[in-house]
Amino acid sequence: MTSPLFVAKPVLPKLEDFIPYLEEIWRSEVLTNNGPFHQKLEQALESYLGAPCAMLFNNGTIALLVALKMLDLPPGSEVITTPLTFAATAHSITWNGLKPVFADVDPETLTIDPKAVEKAITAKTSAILAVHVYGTVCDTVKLQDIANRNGIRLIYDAAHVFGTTISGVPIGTFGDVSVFSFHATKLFNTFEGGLITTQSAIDKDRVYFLRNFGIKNEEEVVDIGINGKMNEMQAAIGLLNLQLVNRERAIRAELRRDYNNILHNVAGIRTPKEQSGVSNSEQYYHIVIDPVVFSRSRDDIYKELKQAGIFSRKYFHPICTDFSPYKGNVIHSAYEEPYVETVKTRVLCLPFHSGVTEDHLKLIDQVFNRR
Ligand code: T4K
Repeated sequence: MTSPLFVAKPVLPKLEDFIPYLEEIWRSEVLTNNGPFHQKLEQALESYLGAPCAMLFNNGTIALLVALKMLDLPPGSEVITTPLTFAATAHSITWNGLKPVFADVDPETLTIDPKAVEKAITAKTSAILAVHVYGTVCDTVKLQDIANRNGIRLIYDAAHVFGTTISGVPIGTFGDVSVFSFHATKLFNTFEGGLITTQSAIDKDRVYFLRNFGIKNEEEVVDIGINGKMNEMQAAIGLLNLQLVNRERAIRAELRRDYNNILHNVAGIRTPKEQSGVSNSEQYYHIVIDPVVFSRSRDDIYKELKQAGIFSRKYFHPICTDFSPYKGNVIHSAYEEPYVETVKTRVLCLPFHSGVTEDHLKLIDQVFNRR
């Protein structure tokens, strides 16, 4: 019996490497409020992610709240989003006094379907909040075209695509604004953390004020800001973890190949498709299980893996429209039945990190191939 294997495992620096950073924080007594570690990490991320504006946050959800706030969308207006995402995506719309409107996913990519977005647009639509889900990038060309034609804003929830590029263009520079999560379960983590990126350094001031109560100086508060600041311990961990990201990503790329080898000949299992010109973030490895062809369901596999000590996750089932605050909301779709209602019962994320061993892979192989 191998040790339990979870869907995610945080990347952590060596504890002894963190101690000098802690000593520095204790010496300076600067714990938060745009301190030296925070500034260093922000600069490092600006350059790593190739975004002219990269602003740190204490978590991805607060960063999403601020990303919507900075666009000054009309109160009560509609923001089109996907139901196949973490609850934070839809909640950030509602917390801003806006109305989430749900659009179906594309059956191939599972990202928001531009055809469904077109169907969801009304005179009240002010923005699209699209999600690069599992690390698969959205159809950025079609979504930008829809946004331009309708005079609406385009925001990307980029929680799953740290370091991704499309034809060499950094993912954080698409649309009006992108938001990353640096939660413990993400490829790059700061324990908790988040980031807003945009394609223009001009946005920095606005984001800065919104992140820090709107405070300009001791006597002026110029915006309705929040406390979105990352503290120095988080930033110090970030500086160390940034050195580990490329290695972890390479290990996961190898693991992706291992999973593909195990699963690509299994009838009824769909493995993630490579997207041409896209450098994969290696955040999640999701599969889609057709219960008829495979003759076992996603839930059967989830249970069988669990019995073997392997804790996969049914991200993102239940979908947002199954949650009580959004229950009964229509899912606009290009199809008679929204595809997301089918795929939500079929999608499964397998453990995807450097803690997955040969023994784990053998067990997973046995479960899928019933050897
Ligand atoms: N948008 C999207 C598309 C997102 O996926 C997320 C977050 C957000 C926005 C919001 O960003 P943040 O505000 O969170 O920065 C987890 C994460 O808590 C959440 O950040 C993430 N998405 C979501 C997809 O996954 P849970 O409820 O699945 O977490 P939990 O605690 O069950 O963790 C999963 C597994 O990871 C555990 O079984 C063991 C392992 N783990 C977890 C933690 C917290 C560790 O080994 N160490 C840890 O410290 O939500």
